[in-house]
Amino acid sequence: MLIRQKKTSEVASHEITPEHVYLNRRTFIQATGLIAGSLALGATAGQAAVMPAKGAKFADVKKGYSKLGEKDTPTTFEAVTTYNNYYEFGTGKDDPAQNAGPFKPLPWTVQVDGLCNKPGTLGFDDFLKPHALEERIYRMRCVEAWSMVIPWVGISLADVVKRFEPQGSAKYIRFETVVRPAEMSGQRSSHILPWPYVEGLRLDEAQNPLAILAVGLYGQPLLGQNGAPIRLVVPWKYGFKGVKSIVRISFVEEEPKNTWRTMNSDEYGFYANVNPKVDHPRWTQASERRIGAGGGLGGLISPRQATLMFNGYQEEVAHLYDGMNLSRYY
Ligand SMILES: Nc1nc2c(c(=O)[nH]1)N[C@H]1C(S)=C(S)[C@@H](COP(=O)(O)O)O[C@H]1N2
Ligand SMILES: [Mo]
Repeated sequence: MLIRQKKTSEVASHEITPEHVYLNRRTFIQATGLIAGSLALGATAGQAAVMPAKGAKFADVKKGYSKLGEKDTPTTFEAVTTYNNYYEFGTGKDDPAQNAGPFKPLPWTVQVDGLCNKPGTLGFDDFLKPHALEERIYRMRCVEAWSMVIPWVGISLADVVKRFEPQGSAKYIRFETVVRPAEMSGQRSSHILPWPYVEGLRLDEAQNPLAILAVGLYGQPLLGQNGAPIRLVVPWKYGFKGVKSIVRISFVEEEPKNTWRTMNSDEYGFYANVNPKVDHPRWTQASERRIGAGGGLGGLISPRQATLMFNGYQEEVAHLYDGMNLSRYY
């Protein structure tokens, strides 16, 4: 991935002033208390997810599975929404927040196709409606060795998979980001990435209870820079698997050619599971900078902490990779 040094003039004031303190101490303790709880499969039936009116928060978000360590204080809203990777809006960390203004996520449609019994093109409300909204507070570890803790609002990807009834021949799920060069400045450049941005998962990975499609964070709809109106979140994998602004979901037989692997297969793979023992060819993956955990300078001097196997979600996902040589499938 391109690494761009931040000029000191770009030092983000947001990282000095945690403007939005979302979880009070009490809810945080409740959330961490879930460590002992079991991983509930699927969402509760009955609550129809709806997009809130402009400026409002999602209603009926129940607390879902979140397993946080002692140091996992949620990253400030300010940092989560201004320190981003979204090359459709430019390659700098502050470009997405600065350039996402012209992007109007709604109205939105999601096309579901490929090897499934219930394909279709759905308006966003119809896509969301059968699913229950859950808050999932997850660590996010970028392949560039920085990390955050983000309180997502999302729906279970396993539930979405089930709903469209994949056929036996479907082995993978493929996701595509929207292409709207008129609204996405980075897409007007041919030198950044080939568009659309594509990602994929093995179908059993997509059915793991940790995998969600996020529609919000900190209780409110996603902003453009975070992948509005809907993006993938798979917290045991490097951040680039979390494809943003999804317009197409396909059930396929072959391993999808994901964008970063296509760009540079020596450095980025399909699986991209967080693994502190397998270094990136150009930097170590053994540790990470926790954005917003003090230090300032746009994260450049944030404190480093050890990176955990599967980003700390080993218990939940390691079984998916039994028998695989994890140092080969990076
Ligand atoms: N379409 C698209 N999705 C994307 C990216 C991108 O450039 N384009 N960047 C990825 C990377 S590298 C990371 S780390 C995460 C960052 O998500 P965030 O900005 O919401 O923290 O989005 C991922 N999804
Ligand atoms: Mo990333």
